[in-house]
Amino acid sequence: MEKELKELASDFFDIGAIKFGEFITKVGLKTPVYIDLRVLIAHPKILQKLSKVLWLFSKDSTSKITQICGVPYTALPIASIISVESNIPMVIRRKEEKAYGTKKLIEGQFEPGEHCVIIEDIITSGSSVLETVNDLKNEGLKVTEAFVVVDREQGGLKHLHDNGIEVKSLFTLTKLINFLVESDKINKEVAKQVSFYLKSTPAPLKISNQEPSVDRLKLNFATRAGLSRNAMAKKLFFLMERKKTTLCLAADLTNFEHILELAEIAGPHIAVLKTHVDMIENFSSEFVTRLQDLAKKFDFLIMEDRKFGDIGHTVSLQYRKGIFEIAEWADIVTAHPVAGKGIIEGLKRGLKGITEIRGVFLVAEMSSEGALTTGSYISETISMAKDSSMVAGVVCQSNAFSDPGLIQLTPGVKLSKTGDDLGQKYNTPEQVVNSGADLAVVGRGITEAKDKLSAILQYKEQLWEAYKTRISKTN
Ligand code: S5P
Repeated sequence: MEKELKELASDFFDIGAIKFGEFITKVGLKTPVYIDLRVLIAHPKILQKLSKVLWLFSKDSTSKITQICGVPYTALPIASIISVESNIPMVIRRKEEKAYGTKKLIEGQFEPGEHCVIIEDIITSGSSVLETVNDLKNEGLKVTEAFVVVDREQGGLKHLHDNGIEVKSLFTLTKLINFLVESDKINKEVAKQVSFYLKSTPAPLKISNQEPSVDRLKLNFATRAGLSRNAMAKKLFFLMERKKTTLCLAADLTNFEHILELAEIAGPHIAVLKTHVDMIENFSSEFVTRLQDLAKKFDFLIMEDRKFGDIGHTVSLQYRKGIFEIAEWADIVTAHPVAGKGIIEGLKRGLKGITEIRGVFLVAEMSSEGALTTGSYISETISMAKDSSMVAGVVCQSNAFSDPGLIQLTPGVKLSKTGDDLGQKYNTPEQVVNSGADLAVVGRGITEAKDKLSAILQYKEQLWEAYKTRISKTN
Protein backbone atom coordinates (compact mmCIF):
# COMPACT_ATOMS: atom_id res chain seq x y z
CA MET A 1 0.00 0.00 0.00
CA GLU A 2 2.96 2.37 0.67
CA LYS A 3 3.78 2.50 -3.05
CA GLU A 4 0.21 3.43 -3.98
CA LEU A 5 0.07 6.05 -1.27
CA LYS A 6 3.32 7.67 -2.36
CA GLU A 7 2.03 7.77 -5.90
CA LEU A 8 -1.24 9.31 -4.76
CA ALA A 9 0.61 11.95 -2.74
CA SER A 10 2.52 13.01 -5.87
CA ASP A 11 -0.71 13.00 -7.88
CA PHE A 12 -2.34 15.31 -5.33
CA PHE A 13 0.57 17.73 -5.60
CA ASP A 14 0.63 17.63 -9.40
CA ILE A 15 -3.06 18.40 -9.80
CA GLY A 16 -2.98 21.19 -7.19
CA ALA A 17 -4.96 19.28 -4.56
CA ILE A 18 -2.33 20.18 -1.99
CA LYS A 19 -0.88 23.67 -1.86
CA PHE A 20 1.61 25.51 0.34
CA GLY A 21 1.37 29.18 1.35
CA GLU A 22 -1.01 30.99 3.72
CA PHE A 23 -4.65 29.90 3.83
CA ILE A 24 -7.70 29.97 6.10
CA THR A 25 -9.50 26.67 6.84
CA LYS A 26 -13.26 26.07 6.97
CA VAL A 27 -13.24 26.45 10.75
CA GLY A 28 -11.33 29.74 10.56
CA LEU A 29 -7.75 28.67 11.28
CA LYS A 30 -4.68 30.04 9.53
CA THR A 31 -2.71 27.30 7.83
CA PRO A 32 0.51 27.04 5.76
CA VAL A 33 -0.90 24.08 3.85
CA TYR A 34 -4.17 23.73 2.03
CA ILE A 35 -5.68 20.55 0.74
CA ASP A 36 -8.53 20.74 -1.69
CA LEU A 37 -9.56 17.35 -2.94
CA ARG A 38 -12.49 18.81 -4.86
CA VAL A 39 -10.16 19.11 -7.86
CA LEU A 40 -10.12 15.31 -8.03
CA ILE A 41 -13.33 15.26 -10.05
CA ALA A 42 -11.33 16.70 -12.93
CA HIS A 43 -9.04 13.66 -12.74
CA PRO A 44 -11.19 10.53 -12.89
CA LYS A 45 -8.30 8.07 -12.98
CA ILE A 46 -6.78 9.48 -9.78
CA LEU A 47 -10.20 9.57 -8.19
CA GLN A 48 -10.70 5.93 -9.03
CA LYS A 49 -7.26 4.97 -7.74
CA LEU A 50 -7.90 6.81 -4.48
CA SER A 51 -11.31 5.21 -3.98
CA LYS A 52 -9.87 1.77 -4.48
CA VAL A 53 -7.10 2.26 -1.94
CA LEU A 54 -9.47 3.86 0.58
CA TRP A 55 -11.87 0.95 0.39
CA LEU A 56 -9.10 -1.45 1.40
CA PHE A 57 -9.89 -0.39 4.98
CA SER A 58 -13.18 -2.28 4.73
CA LYS A 59 -11.25 -5.56 4.93
CA ASP A 60 -10.52 -4.88 8.59
CA SER A 61 -14.01 -3.73 9.48
CA THR A 62 -15.42 -5.34 12.58
CA SER A 63 -18.99 -5.26 11.30
CA LYS A 64 -20.44 -5.96 7.88
CA ILE A 65 -20.89 -2.66 6.08
CA THR A 66 -24.23 -2.47 4.30
CA GLN A 67 -24.44 1.28 3.61
CA ILE A 68 -21.91 3.91 2.56
CA CYS A 69 -22.25 7.60 3.28
CA GLY A 70 -19.99 10.22 1.78
CA VAL A 71 -19.84 13.54 3.60
CA PRO A 72 -20.88 16.25 1.13
CA TYR A 73 -19.51 17.46 -1.13
CA THR A 74 -15.91 16.44 -1.75
CA ALA A 75 -16.29 12.87 -0.55
CA LEU A 76 -19.47 12.21 -2.52
CA PRO A 77 -17.78 11.15 -5.77
CA ILE A 78 -15.35 8.98 -3.81
CA ALA A 79 -18.25 7.32 -1.98
CA SER A 80 -20.13 6.88 -5.27
CA ILE A 81 -17.22 5.08 -6.88
CA ILE A 82 -16.82 2.83 -3.83
CA SER A 83 -20.55 2.12 -3.83
CA VAL A 84 -20.50 1.13 -7.51
CA GLU A 85 -17.33 -0.94 -7.24
CA SER A 86 -18.36 -2.75 -4.04
CA ASN A 87 -22.05 -2.98 -4.93
CA ILE A 88 -22.97 -1.61 -1.50
CA PRO A 89 -25.77 0.96 -1.46
CA MET A 90 -25.12 4.54 -0.59
CA VAL A 91 -26.98 7.14 1.45
CA ILE A 92 -26.62 10.90 1.24
CA ARG A 93 -27.09 13.37 4.05
CA ARG A 94 -28.47 16.65 2.84
CA LYS A 95 -26.12 19.50 3.50
CA GLU A 96 -28.61 22.34 3.32
CA GLU A 97 -30.12 23.78 6.48
CA LYS A 98 -32.50 21.48 8.26
CA ALA A 99 -35.85 22.77 7.11
CA TYR A 100 -38.41 20.72 8.93
CA GLY A 101 -41.48 19.35 7.33
CA THR A 102 -41.17 18.07 3.85
CA LYS A 103 -37.57 17.20 3.20
CA LYS A 104 -35.88 13.98 4.20
CA LEU A 105 -32.53 14.62 5.81
CA ILE A 106 -31.06 11.31 4.67
CA GLU A 107 -31.65 10.11 1.12
CA GLY A 108 -31.39 6.43 0.29
CA GLN A 109 -33.02 3.14 1.18
CA PHE A 110 -32.08 1.44 4.41
CA GLU A 111 -33.40 -0.33 7.48
CA PRO A 112 -32.72 0.83 11.02
CA GLY A 113 -29.83 -1.14 12.49
CA GLU A 114 -27.83 -1.33 9.25
CA HIS A 115 -24.12 -0.56 9.51
CA CYS A 116 -23.04 2.52 7.63
CA VAL A 117 -19.48 3.64 7.06
CA ILE A 118 -18.57 7.30 6.59
CA ILE A 119 -16.32 8.37 3.74
CA GLU A 120 -14.63 11.74 4.21
CA ASP A 121 -11.84 13.56 2.39
CA ILE A 122 -10.19 15.46 5.23
CA ILE A 123 -10.70 15.68 8.94
CA THR A 124 -9.53 18.70 10.86
CA SER A 125 -11.74 19.02 13.91
CA GLY A 126 -14.00 16.10 12.99
CA SER A 127 -17.12 18.27 13.12
CA SER A 128 -18.43 17.53 9.62
CA VAL A 129 -18.16 13.81 10.24
CA LEU A 130 -19.82 14.13 13.62
CA GLU A 131 -22.75 16.10 12.23
CA THR A 132 -23.25 13.43 9.60
CA VAL A 133 -22.97 10.64 12.16
CA ASN A 134 -25.55 12.27 14.41
CA ASP A 135 -28.07 12.55 11.60
CA LEU A 136 -27.48 8.98 10.43
CA LYS A 137 -27.91 7.73 13.98
CA ASN A 138 -31.13 9.67 14.31
CA GLU A 139 -32.40 7.59 11.39
CA GLY A 140 -31.48 4.39 13.20
CA LEU A 141 -28.29 3.57 11.28
CA LYS A 142 -25.31 2.22 13.18
CA VAL A 143 -22.14 4.20 12.56
CA THR A 144 -18.84 3.29 14.14
CA GLU A 145 -16.23 3.88 11.45
CA ALA A 146 -15.03 6.60 9.12
CA PHE A 147 -12.61 6.07 6.23
CA VAL A 148 -10.75 9.28 5.62
CA VAL A 149 -8.21 10.37 2.99
CA VAL A 150 -6.25 12.87 5.07
CA ASP A 151 -6.12 13.39 8.82
CA ARG A 152 -4.78 16.86 9.53
CA GLU A 153 -3.73 15.70 13.00
CA GLN A 154 -5.47 18.59 14.71
CA GLY A 155 -7.63 16.76 17.18
CA GLY A 156 -10.32 15.37 14.87
CA LEU A 157 -9.30 11.79 15.48
CA LYS A 158 -9.67 12.07 19.22
CA HIS A 159 -12.91 14.04 19.07
CA LEU A 160 -14.40 11.35 16.89
CA HIS A 161 -12.99 8.53 18.99
CA ASP A 162 -14.58 10.14 22.05
CA ASN A 163 -17.88 10.05 20.19
CA GLY A 164 -17.61 6.38 19.32
CA ILE A 165 -16.22 6.72 15.78
CA GLU A 166 -12.98 5.02 14.79
CA VAL A 167 -11.19 6.82 12.01
CA LYS A 168 -8.99 5.07 9.50
CA SER A 169 -7.02 7.49 7.36
CA LEU A 170 -4.80 6.91 4.34
CA PHE A 171 -2.51 9.81 5.20
CA THR A 172 -1.78 11.88 8.19
CA LEU A 173 -0.71 15.31 7.02
CA THR A 174 2.81 14.55 8.26
CA LYS A 175 2.94 11.37 6.19
CA LEU A 176 1.64 13.20 3.12
CA ILE A 177 4.30 15.91 3.53
CA ASN A 178 7.02 13.30 4.01
CA PHE A 179 6.02 11.57 0.79
CA LEU A 180 6.24 14.91 -1.00
CA VAL A 181 9.74 15.56 0.41
CA GLU A 182 10.82 12.06 -0.64
CA SER A 183 9.47 12.67 -4.15
CA ASP A 184 11.23 16.07 -4.33
CA LYS A 185 7.93 17.92 -4.69
CA ILE A 186 8.65 20.21 -1.72
CA ASN A 187 11.78 21.04 0.26
CA LYS A 188 12.48 20.23 3.89
CA GLU A 189 12.05 23.86 4.98
CA VAL A 190 8.39 23.88 3.91
CA ALA A 191 7.87 20.51 5.56
CA LYS A 192 9.31 21.88 8.80
CA GLN A 193 6.98 24.90 8.75
CA VAL A 194 3.98 22.67 8.30
CA SER A 195 4.98 20.31 11.05
CA PHE A 196 5.57 23.24 13.45
CA TYR A 197 2.14 24.56 12.60
CA LEU A 198 0.50 21.18 13.22
CA LYS A 199 2.10 20.82 16.61
CA SER A 200 1.01 24.26 17.74
CA THR A 201 -2.54 24.36 16.39
CA PRO A 202 -5.18 21.95 17.64
CA ALA A 203 -8.52 22.61 15.95
CA PRO A 204 -11.52 23.37 18.14
CA LEU A 205 -14.60 21.28 17.52
CA LYS A 206 -17.30 23.36 15.91
CA ILE A 207 -20.70 22.11 14.94
CA SER A 208 -22.89 24.27 12.78
CA ASN A 209 -25.91 24.11 15.08
CA GLN A 210 -23.62 24.83 18.03
CA GLU A 211 -24.39 21.54 19.68
CA PRO A 212 -21.63 20.66 22.11
CA SER A 213 -19.70 17.51 21.21
CA VAL A 214 -20.42 15.68 24.41
CA ASP A 215 -22.21 12.45 25.07
CA ARG A 216 -25.21 13.55 27.09
CA LEU A 217 -25.54 10.11 28.64
CA LYS A 218 -22.29 10.60 30.47
CA LEU A 219 -23.02 14.04 31.88
CA ASN A 220 -24.69 14.67 35.20
CA PHE A 221 -27.90 16.68 35.36
CA ALA A 222 -26.28 19.75 36.94
CA THR A 223 -23.87 20.03 34.02
CA ARG A 224 -26.65 19.51 31.52
CA ALA A 225 -28.73 22.23 33.19
CA GLY A 226 -25.94 24.60 32.28
CA LEU A 227 -26.05 23.46 28.66
CA SER A 228 -29.78 23.85 28.26
CA ARG A 229 -31.45 26.78 26.52
CA ASN A 230 -34.81 26.02 28.05
CA ALA A 231 -35.69 27.38 31.48
CA MET A 232 -38.01 24.48 32.34
CA ALA A 233 -35.39 21.92 31.38
CA LYS A 234 -32.87 23.68 33.63
CA LYS A 235 -35.38 23.69 36.46
CA LEU A 236 -36.17 20.01 36.01
CA PHE A 237 -32.50 18.99 35.74
CA PHE A 238 -31.77 20.75 39.03
CA LEU A 239 -34.85 19.29 40.66
CA MET A 240 -33.88 15.73 39.69
CA GLU A 241 -30.35 16.27 40.96
CA ARG A 242 -31.62 17.81 44.21
CA LYS A 243 -34.23 15.14 44.98
CA LYS A 244 -32.18 12.29 43.52
CA THR A 245 -35.10 11.03 41.52
CA THR A 246 -35.90 10.64 37.84
CA LEU A 247 -39.34 9.23 38.43
CA CYS A 248 -42.35 10.69 36.65
CA LEU A 249 -45.53 9.24 38.10
CA ALA A 250 -48.37 8.76 35.59
CA ALA A 251 -51.34 9.27 37.90
CA ASP A 252 -53.84 7.81 35.47
CA LEU A 253 -56.81 7.65 37.83
CA THR A 254 -60.31 8.89 37.16
CA ASN A 255 -61.21 10.35 40.53
CA PHE A 256 -59.23 13.39 41.61
CA GLU A 257 -59.29 12.47 45.30
CA HIS A 258 -57.42 9.28 44.41
CA ILE A 259 -54.83 11.25 42.46
CA LEU A 260 -54.28 13.58 45.41
CA GLU A 261 -53.99 10.66 47.82
CA LEU A 262 -51.35 9.14 45.59
CA ALA A 263 -49.55 12.48 45.27
CA GLU A 264 -49.36 12.68 49.08
CA ILE A 265 -47.55 9.35 49.19
CA ALA A 266 -45.40 9.83 46.09
CA GLY A 267 -44.67 13.56 46.45
CA PRO A 268 -41.30 13.32 48.26
CA HIS A 269 -39.98 10.72 45.79
CA ILE A 270 -40.97 11.96 42.35
CA ALA A 271 -39.68 14.66 40.02
CA VAL A 272 -42.89 15.01 38.03
CA LEU A 273 -46.52 14.04 38.47
CA LYS A 274 -48.15 13.47 35.11
CA THR A 275 -51.87 13.89 34.61
CA HIS A 276 -54.45 13.22 31.91
CA VAL A 277 -57.08 15.64 33.13
CA ASP A 278 -59.58 14.60 30.48
CA MET A 279 -59.99 11.21 32.17
CA ILE A 280 -60.97 12.72 35.53
CA GLU A 281 -64.70 12.36 36.14
CA ASN A 282 -64.99 14.95 38.90
CA PHE A 283 -62.49 17.51 37.55
CA SER A 284 -62.76 20.96 39.10
CA SER A 285 -60.52 23.91 39.87
CA GLU A 286 -60.29 22.58 43.43
CA PHE A 287 -58.29 19.64 42.12
CA VAL A 288 -55.83 21.98 40.45
CA THR A 289 -55.39 24.14 43.53
CA ARG A 290 -54.82 21.17 45.81
CA LEU A 291 -52.44 19.48 43.39
CA GLN A 292 -50.44 22.70 43.06
CA ASP A 293 -50.22 22.91 46.85
CA LEU A 294 -48.83 19.39 47.00
CA ALA A 295 -46.37 20.17 44.20
CA LYS A 296 -45.08 23.09 46.19
CA LYS A 297 -44.98 21.17 49.46
CA PHE A 298 -43.10 18.20 48.02
CA ASP A 299 -41.12 19.98 45.29
CA PHE A 300 -42.36 18.25 42.15
CA LEU A 301 -43.53 19.52 38.77
CA ILE A 302 -46.90 18.93 37.13
CA MET A 303 -47.03 17.64 33.58
CA GLU A 304 -50.35 17.53 31.75
CA ASP A 305 -49.93 14.84 29.13
CA ARG A 306 -52.43 16.45 26.75
CA LYS A 307 -50.47 15.50 23.62
CA PHE A 308 -51.68 18.50 21.66
CA GLY A 309 -51.73 17.66 17.99
CA ASP A 310 -53.70 20.21 16.01
CA ILE A 311 -52.94 23.39 14.06
CA GLY A 312 -51.38 26.20 16.08
CA HIS A 313 -54.55 28.28 16.39
CA THR A 314 -56.63 25.41 17.75
CA VAL A 315 -53.86 24.35 20.10
CA SER A 316 -53.43 27.85 21.53
CA LEU A 317 -57.12 27.80 22.53
CA GLN A 318 -57.08 24.20 23.79
CA TYR A 319 -54.06 25.05 25.91
CA ARG A 320 -55.42 28.21 27.47
CA LYS A 321 -59.22 27.93 27.38
CA GLY A 322 -61.94 25.31 27.90
CA ILE A 323 -62.78 23.85 31.27
CA PHE A 324 -59.23 22.71 31.96
CA GLU A 325 -57.32 25.97 31.35
CA ILE A 326 -54.14 23.88 31.19
CA ALA A 327 -51.75 26.78 30.55
CA GLU A 328 -52.74 28.27 33.90
CA TRP A 329 -51.39 25.41 36.01
CA ALA A 330 -49.40 22.76 34.12
CA ASP A 331 -45.65 23.33 34.35
CA ILE A 332 -45.13 21.07 31.37
CA VAL A 333 -47.31 19.80 28.55
CA THR A 334 -46.75 17.26 25.81
CA ALA A 335 -47.40 17.79 22.10
CA HIS A 336 -47.31 15.72 18.93
CA PRO A 337 -45.34 17.70 16.34
CA VAL A 338 -47.42 16.13 13.55
CA ALA A 339 -48.96 19.46 12.53
CA GLY A 340 -45.58 21.19 12.12
CA LYS A 341 -43.87 23.95 14.01
CA GLY A 342 -47.07 26.01 14.16
CA ILE A 343 -48.01 23.87 17.13
CA ILE A 344 -45.15 25.28 19.16
CA GLU A 345 -46.08 28.80 18.12
CA GLY A 346 -49.68 28.01 19.14
CA LEU A 347 -48.55 26.88 22.57
CA LYS A 348 -46.46 30.02 22.92
CA ARG A 349 -49.49 32.12 22.07
CA GLY A 350 -51.54 30.22 24.65
CA LEU A 351 -49.12 31.46 27.30
CA LYS A 352 -49.73 35.16 26.66
CA GLY A 353 -49.73 36.99 29.98
CA ILE A 354 -48.55 33.96 31.96
CA THR A 355 -45.33 34.72 33.74
CA GLU A 356 -44.40 31.34 35.26
CA ILE A 357 -41.87 29.12 33.53
CA ARG A 358 -43.49 26.63 31.16
CA GLY A 359 -42.07 23.88 28.99
CA VAL A 360 -43.10 21.49 26.25
CA PHE A 361 -42.07 17.90 25.59
CA LEU A 362 -42.42 16.84 21.97
CA VAL A 363 -43.50 13.26 21.38
CA ALA A 364 -40.97 11.83 18.93
CA GLU A 365 -41.53 8.13 19.41
CA MET A 366 -44.32 6.22 21.15
CA SER A 367 -44.07 3.15 23.33
CA SER A 368 -46.95 1.19 21.87
CA GLU A 369 -46.96 -1.64 19.36
CA GLY A 370 -47.22 -0.51 15.74
CA ALA A 371 -46.73 3.20 16.53
CA LEU A 372 -46.28 5.24 13.36
CA THR A 373 -43.59 7.39 14.96
CA THR A 374 -40.60 5.94 13.12
CA GLY A 375 -37.66 6.95 10.91
CA SER A 376 -37.61 10.53 9.73
CA TYR A 377 -40.58 11.44 11.95
CA ILE A 378 -38.29 10.97 14.92
CA SER A 379 -35.37 12.92 13.47
CA GLU A 380 -37.62 15.76 12.27
CA THR A 381 -39.10 15.97 15.75
CA ILE A 382 -35.63 16.18 17.25
CA SER A 383 -34.72 18.97 14.81
CA MET A 384 -37.86 20.83 15.82
CA ALA A 385 -37.05 20.36 19.50
CA LYS A 386 -33.52 21.66 19.02
CA ASP A 387 -34.77 24.70 17.13
CA SER A 388 -37.20 25.91 19.76
CA SER A 389 -36.44 27.45 23.10
CA MET A 390 -39.96 26.39 24.22
CA VAL A 391 -39.03 22.73 24.12
CA ALA A 392 -37.64 21.19 27.31
CA GLY A 393 -37.39 17.66 26.07
CA VAL A 394 -38.45 14.82 23.89
CA VAL A 395 -40.65 11.79 24.58
CA CYS A 396 -38.97 8.78 23.02
CA GLN A 397 -37.94 5.19 23.56
CA SER A 398 -34.38 5.27 22.25
CA ASN A 399 -31.31 7.43 22.56
CA ALA A 400 -32.44 9.45 19.57
CA PHE A 401 -30.68 12.77 20.17
CA SER A 402 -27.38 14.05 21.45
CA ASP A 403 -28.21 17.58 22.63
CA PRO A 404 -27.37 17.47 26.37
CA GLY A 405 -29.71 20.38 27.08
CA LEU A 406 -32.82 18.38 26.17
CA ILE A 407 -34.46 15.87 28.53
CA GLN A 408 -35.47 12.41 27.35
CA LEU A 409 -38.78 11.29 28.82
CA THR A 410 -39.45 7.60 28.39
CA PRO A 411 -42.78 5.93 29.20
CA GLY A 412 -43.50 2.22 29.09
CA VAL A 413 -41.58 1.31 32.25
CA LYS A 414 -42.32 -1.65 34.50
CA LEU A 415 -40.34 -4.00 36.68
CA SER A 416 -41.96 -6.98 34.97
CA LYS A 417 -41.52 -6.55 31.24
CA THR A 418 -44.89 -7.79 29.97
CA GLY A 419 -47.11 -5.40 27.99
CA ASP A 420 -50.84 -4.82 28.33
CA ASP A 421 -53.66 -6.10 26.09
CA LEU A 422 -53.86 -2.80 24.17
CA GLY A 423 -50.37 -2.68 22.73
CA GLN A 424 -48.43 -0.95 25.50
CA LYS A 425 -44.85 -2.22 25.63
CA TYR A 426 -42.68 -2.14 28.74
CA ASN A 427 -38.99 -2.08 29.53
CA THR A 428 -37.31 -2.27 32.90
CA PRO A 429 -35.97 0.86 34.65
CA GLU A 430 -32.39 -0.12 33.88
CA GLN A 431 -33.14 -0.73 30.22
CA VAL A 432 -34.81 2.62 29.67
CA VAL A 433 -32.03 4.54 31.42
CA ASN A 434 -29.46 2.77 29.27
CA SER A 435 -31.54 3.72 26.24
CA GLY A 436 -31.16 7.36 27.18
CA ALA A 437 -34.11 8.02 29.49
CA ASP A 438 -33.46 10.94 31.82
CA LEU A 439 -36.96 10.93 33.23
CA ALA A 440 -38.97 7.69 33.28
CA VAL A 441 -42.75 7.45 33.33
CA VAL A 442 -44.29 4.79 35.52
CA GLY A 443 -48.07 4.45 35.65
CA ARG A 444 -49.70 1.12 36.42
CA GLY A 445 -46.46 -0.26 37.84
CA ILE A 446 -47.31 2.03 40.77
CA THR A 447 -51.05 2.72 40.60
CA GLU A 448 -51.88 -1.00 40.53
CA ALA A 449 -49.34 -2.02 43.18
CA LYS A 450 -50.71 -3.28 46.48
CA ASP A 451 -48.10 -1.38 48.46
CA LYS A 452 -47.80 1.88 46.58
CA LEU A 453 -45.06 3.46 48.64
CA SER A 454 -42.76 0.49 48.35
CA ALA A 455 -43.38 0.36 44.57
CA ILE A 456 -42.59 4.07 44.30
CA LEU A 457 -39.36 3.63 46.25
CA GLN A 458 -38.35 0.61 44.22
CA TYR A 459 -38.77 2.43 40.90
CA LYS A 460 -37.12 5.56 42.21
CA GLU A 461 -34.09 3.66 43.49
CA GLN A 462 -33.61 1.46 40.46
CA LEU A 463 -33.88 4.42 38.12
CA TRP A 464 -31.46 6.53 40.14
CA GLU A 465 -28.95 3.70 40.44
CA ALA A 466 -29.06 3.15 36.68
CA TYR A 467 -28.53 6.89 36.09
CA LYS A 468 -25.55 6.98 38.46
CA THR A 469 -24.03 3.95 36.77
CA ARG A 470 -24.63 5.51 33.35
CA ILE A 471 -22.83 8.73 34.15
CA SER A 472 -19.96 6.94 35.83
CA LYS A 473 -19.17 4.76 32.81
CA THR A 474 -16.10 6.04 31.05
CA ASN A 475 -16.95 4.58 27.67
O1 S5P B 1 -45.42 6.72 23.97
C1 S5P B 1 -46.00 6.97 25.02
C2 S5P B 1 -46.13 8.27 25.51
C3 S5P B 1 -46.74 8.48 26.72
S1 S5P B 1 -46.70 10.05 27.39
N1 S5P B 1 -46.51 5.96 25.78
C4 S5P B 1 -47.12 6.16 26.96
O2 S5P B 1 -47.51 5.18 27.60
N2 S5P B 1 -47.30 7.44 27.43
C5 S5P B 1 -48.01 7.71 28.69
O3 S5P B 1 -47.29 7.11 29.76
C6 S5P B 1 -49.42 7.14 28.75
O4 S5P B 1 -50.36 8.07 28.30
C7 S5P B 1 -49.57 6.82 30.20
O5 S5P B 1 -50.04 7.97 30.89
C8 S5P B 1 -48.18 6.52 30.69
C9 S5P B 1 -47.85 5.04 30.76
O6 S5P B 1 -48.63 4.39 31.70
P1 S5P B 1 -48.36 2.86 32.14
O7 S5P B 1 -49.52 2.55 33.06
O8 S5P B 1 -48.40 2.02 30.90
O9 S5P B 1 -47.04 2.85 32.84
